[in-house]
Amino acid sequence: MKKVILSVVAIAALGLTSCKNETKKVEETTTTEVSKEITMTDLSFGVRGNCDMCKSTIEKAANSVEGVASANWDVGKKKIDVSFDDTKTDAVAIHKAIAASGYDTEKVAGSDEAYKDLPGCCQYDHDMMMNQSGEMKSEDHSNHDH
Ligand SMILES: [Cu+2]
Repeated sequence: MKKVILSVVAIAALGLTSCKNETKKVEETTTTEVSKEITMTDLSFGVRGNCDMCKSTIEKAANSVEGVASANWDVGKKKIDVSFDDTKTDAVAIHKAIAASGYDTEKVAGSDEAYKDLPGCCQYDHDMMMNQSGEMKSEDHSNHDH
């Protein structure tokens, strides 16, 4: 009888060790490094305006959005180039900030209230063409000749 019990114990012990060996194989892990580099998103879109005063108002509005690194409005093209950190803000927030300062963007109409408070020379024409870079956009009315 003793022999039988011993052999059962031996088999059980073997079974345990073989299980341990199997689990060890699974423990191979690969470490993936997450890059924390901040990548800036560049965006450009049409914004209506007349002059250098408009330029500073529009750029100030865009720069006031947290995450915006730079903003440059082109008075000739009626277009702004913005560089921003897309983990902190997005395009819609920038459009809205500019619209709140009284200026129309491609996507958001400028605040009427703010528009009325703009200096006379800055009260731009709401039908003005914008984003005049040669790129054709669906909402572009550049074929209109006034
Ligand atoms: Cu102006």
